[in-house]
Amino acid sequence: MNIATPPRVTTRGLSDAITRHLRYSFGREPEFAGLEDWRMALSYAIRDQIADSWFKAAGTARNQGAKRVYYLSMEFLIGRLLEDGIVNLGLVDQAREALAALGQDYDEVLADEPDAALGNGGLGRLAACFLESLSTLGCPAYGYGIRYEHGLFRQSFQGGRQVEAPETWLLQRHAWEFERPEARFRIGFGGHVEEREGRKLWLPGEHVDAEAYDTPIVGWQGRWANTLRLWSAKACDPFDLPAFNRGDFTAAAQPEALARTISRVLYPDDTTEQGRELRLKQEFFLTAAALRDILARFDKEESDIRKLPQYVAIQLNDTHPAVAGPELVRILHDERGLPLDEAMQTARACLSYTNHTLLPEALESWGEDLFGRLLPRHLEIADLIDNAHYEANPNRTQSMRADGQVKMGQLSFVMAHKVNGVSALHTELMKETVFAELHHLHPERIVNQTNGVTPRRWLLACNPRLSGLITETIGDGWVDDLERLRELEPAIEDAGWRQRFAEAKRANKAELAEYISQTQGVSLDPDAMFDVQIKRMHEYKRQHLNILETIALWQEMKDNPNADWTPRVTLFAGKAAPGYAFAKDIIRLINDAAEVINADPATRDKLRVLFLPNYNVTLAERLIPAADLSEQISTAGKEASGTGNMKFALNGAMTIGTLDGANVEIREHVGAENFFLFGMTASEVEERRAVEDHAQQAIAADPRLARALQAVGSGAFSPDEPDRYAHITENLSGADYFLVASDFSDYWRASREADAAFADRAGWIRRAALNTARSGWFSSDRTIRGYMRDIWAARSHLED
Ligand code: 26Q
Repeated sequence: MNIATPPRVTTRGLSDAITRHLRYSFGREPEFAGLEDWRMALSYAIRDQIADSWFKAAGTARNQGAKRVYYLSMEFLIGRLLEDGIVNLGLVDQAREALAALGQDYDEVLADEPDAALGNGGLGRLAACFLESLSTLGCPAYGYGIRYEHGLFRQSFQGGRQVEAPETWLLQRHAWEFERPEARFRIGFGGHVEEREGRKLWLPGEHVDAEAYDTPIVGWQGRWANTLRLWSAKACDPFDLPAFNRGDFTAAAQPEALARTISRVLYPDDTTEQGRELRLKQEFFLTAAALRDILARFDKEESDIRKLPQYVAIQLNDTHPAVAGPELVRILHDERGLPLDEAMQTARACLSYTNHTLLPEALESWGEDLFGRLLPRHLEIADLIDNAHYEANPNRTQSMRADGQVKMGQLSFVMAHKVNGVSALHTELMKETVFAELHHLHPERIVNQTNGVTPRRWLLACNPRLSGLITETIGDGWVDDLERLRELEPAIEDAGWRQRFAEAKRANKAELAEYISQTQGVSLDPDAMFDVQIKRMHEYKRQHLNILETIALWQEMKDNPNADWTPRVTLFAGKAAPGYAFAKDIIRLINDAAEVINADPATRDKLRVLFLPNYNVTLAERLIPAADLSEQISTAGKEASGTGNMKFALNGAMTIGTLDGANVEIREHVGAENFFLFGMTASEVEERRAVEDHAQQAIAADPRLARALQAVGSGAFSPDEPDRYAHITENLSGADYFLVASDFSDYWRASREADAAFADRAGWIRRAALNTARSGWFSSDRTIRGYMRDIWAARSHLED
């Protein structure tokens, strides 16, 4: 049986399905339906179409006894799903027309969907892109995560300062999940370990239940759909009846409330915040539930547990689910009776681990007291694993069990058959730094899989103007074969085609300007250069370098008001972890500087600065198609990969960036002449840090930097509190760990180069279009093929 593209529903069929769901799933007559009713009815109509591919895919995988890929991740930053489903099923025109026939506006209905923010940033969004590519490629796979009641906090500004509010996506109706009361597992914590009949037995002291909720993730053209299975924590006995009968109603509801805290809220990526017990509980909760589910599926198909690796590939998305190593060994050894050695080998053959950071403060480790209290048997098994590793490698010097800690990166490495980095540079740095000794002992284990992004969401859906032009030029084969964008290159040499490319970008910018005018009350000139930095706030990402350069530019514009400046709109968006004070101060500085700069009559038609609140997937989908310049300016060696950088290049923005993460590979693909490179390399960064007074030297050598710092430090942007930012300027003139001062001059140079390049309209458009044409390699389809081949030994079942 060949899994062909399923037949498409007609406009009429879709509008009938919408009214049917409106009436019979939601109990509304069309004349009384509100926006949310229409959105839900359309979602159900689309979901019906997805469900058919979903059943078929699951059946194919079962009948074939297929090897399944299990992607374990504490985060899935999926954003909205309705447009994704419509686009992948090829139903955009039908859905638009069906709604119009029912008197509804397609864009308005789509915009009603809440953005599912079950992730912090890059790592969570990567997991979402991977699920979509796994479905597009027809690789049988499950994503396993937590169904957080509250996703990443909502961000607003008060007096320029970040204010956090709880996110409440589940308060709106959610169309995509199916509750699975039958898929429910009891998860233990704490307690103690006993020995019975020569076997160790873990007797947990408390329990919660993990209940599954399934969301189908459909691939391109609806040929395959995989499952995102999110676990929700429920009390084993939801209600304390004796307490209720005593009249103690609060105590009666206690078990449910306690259990539910486990899946209550997503932890913000907070490297300053150390080992909170609830976080470890969440990690074990996800991991244990996933493993139980995986083994239950395996047991239906095969009886010999030693064959597990033939059926199961488990990917650990960073170390967050690293307890999967000890837990799987515990199940195989304690519960299923495999000898310890064989249990470890079998587990290792199933497991692989992706590293997403080398920042020392972000490497997970848990104190053995906490770890042992919550997971006593797992602590013992971590020691057994460590001892076995030591016996096999007696000259090793480092252990995962030093200083009273359990080091999750080392544990993951030892328990994985493959360990991967997320860009070529990052993978090399893994070998040289954090994992140097382990790499030396296991030279085959570390492999690279450079990240990618799904072109369905990040070009076809979010940028209909550009994707329409592309399809007109080269046909629609590029959508699942993105390197075919190269076929655009001859067209780029045609002035008429370039004009159309420019018009698409101009229209995207005008649309963004309209949105910003309506939501922020700020008007922007769509003909100015749109210069965009959107990502989590972190010192290594150096948003402060960007705002300092912007301040210096403003000062220079005031000095030379009649010079021929390239008009520029500098846009920022991104959240700071609630406990990361310095990052929050950078947000406030940008907002304060924006207020002063935007109010200056001498520069207001040349320079605008704006920090957009509450960055999320949906906002990224608006900003990226409208960007001219993509800011990727991290300190070299610190950004593992970046994925926003790929989205911008694909949508025809030029990058200004350092040789960091995947920037290196983007520059190789698009051509050095189409990329504004600046700054020190990773090894120069290391050398520079050894120079005493490196910041002072840099400031002394660059009067622009000195003046910008002077303005910030003396309260030019905070006249009501002149020393508000003194600690920032002190940091940048002192230790300056991230080398903002040392990279400033070269960043200024590259920025002016970008200005000049933008002023040459024809030249810019050509270079921007070449970025699109040459970014096809950054499709997550290419990345997933790499994992399937090098790590999972999994295959596509589309043709079965
Ligand atoms: C850890 C402990 C406690 C609470 C939170 C966390 C936590 C949560 C999220 C730690 C890290 C993260 C997220 C990390 C992340 O997003 N890393 C990014 O991963 C991308 C995908 O590979 C890369 O492109 C980025 O370079 C990398 O920064």
